[in-house]
Amino acid sequence: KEDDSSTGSSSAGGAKTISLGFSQVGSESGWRSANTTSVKDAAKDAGYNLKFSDAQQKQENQISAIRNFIAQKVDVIAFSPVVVTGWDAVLKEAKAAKIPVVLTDRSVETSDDSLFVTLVGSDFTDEGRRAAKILDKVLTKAGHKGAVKIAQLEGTTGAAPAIERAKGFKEVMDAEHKDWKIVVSQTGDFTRAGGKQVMSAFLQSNPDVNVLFAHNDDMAIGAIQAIEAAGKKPGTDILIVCIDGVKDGFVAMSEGKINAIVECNPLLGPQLMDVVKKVKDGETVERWIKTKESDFMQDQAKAELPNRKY
Ligand code: GZL
Repeated sequence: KEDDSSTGSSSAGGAKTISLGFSQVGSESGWRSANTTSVKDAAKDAGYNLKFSDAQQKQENQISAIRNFIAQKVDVIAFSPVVVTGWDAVLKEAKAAKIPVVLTDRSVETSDDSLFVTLVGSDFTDEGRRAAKILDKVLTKAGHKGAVKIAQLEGTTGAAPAIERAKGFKEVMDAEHKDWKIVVSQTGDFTRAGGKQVMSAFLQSNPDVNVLFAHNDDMAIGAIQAIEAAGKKPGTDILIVCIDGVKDGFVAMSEGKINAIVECNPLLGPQLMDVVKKVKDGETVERWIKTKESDFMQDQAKAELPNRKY
């Protein structure tokens, strides 16, 4: 789906308006919708001519969108790659066309570092570590006794946040909680429907699960429906930790259904537009521009809810 929300106006002083081609993963979650709004609003505020494409979570759609931007000779291409592999060919075409590429949100594996200039986004491995650390606080607060049997709802298979959040969580578990066990783990593709469907299967195969670690709030919200349908209390019978911090996640936490949330900031638009201008002007920029994020326990939910912008 393409929409050309070009502002048209030339920026102050008659300098040519910056044209930015942006390929978005899709609209799979609350986080993604907030990220899209942030990119579109920031491009408008910056007076850039934004060409925006929603790939509906298909890599081939992102590749054709990037080819489109190359054909349209945009000044800069930015995208959030749905998965980490398979980008070298199209990024080489952008390089040959002398169009700089900026990654936002998710990163890529590539054989050639010159194929993108910078990543504006979170440290997902650290988010995984933070999830394990806050789960320890949740277990203590709940006075949990006995085995810790974790179900893990993974993000989209092959996506940087899914790979790295699982890695970070396991790193802390192996180092500090040898008694914890991930008894079942499967992708819910970052969606509510996926979380609900997979969690109900988990409850069939592993009825003694007592912790859920979900790679995003949307899958946790879907899982809550499955847990309640099975006659169990989310946040009590099954303790829940997830990552993102969207408003609906905070609502569920204020209702006692989620025990802690690790924030992953989707509001990358302003940082992206700032770096696009620098890149267009040929300035050097940091290789990784990280976003600021916090972590929240259940007793902070009510107070924090009014502050949530997405
Ligand atoms: C994380 C982002 C992930 C979110 C999900 O930066 O890539 O994708 O955690 C979203 O909600 O679908």
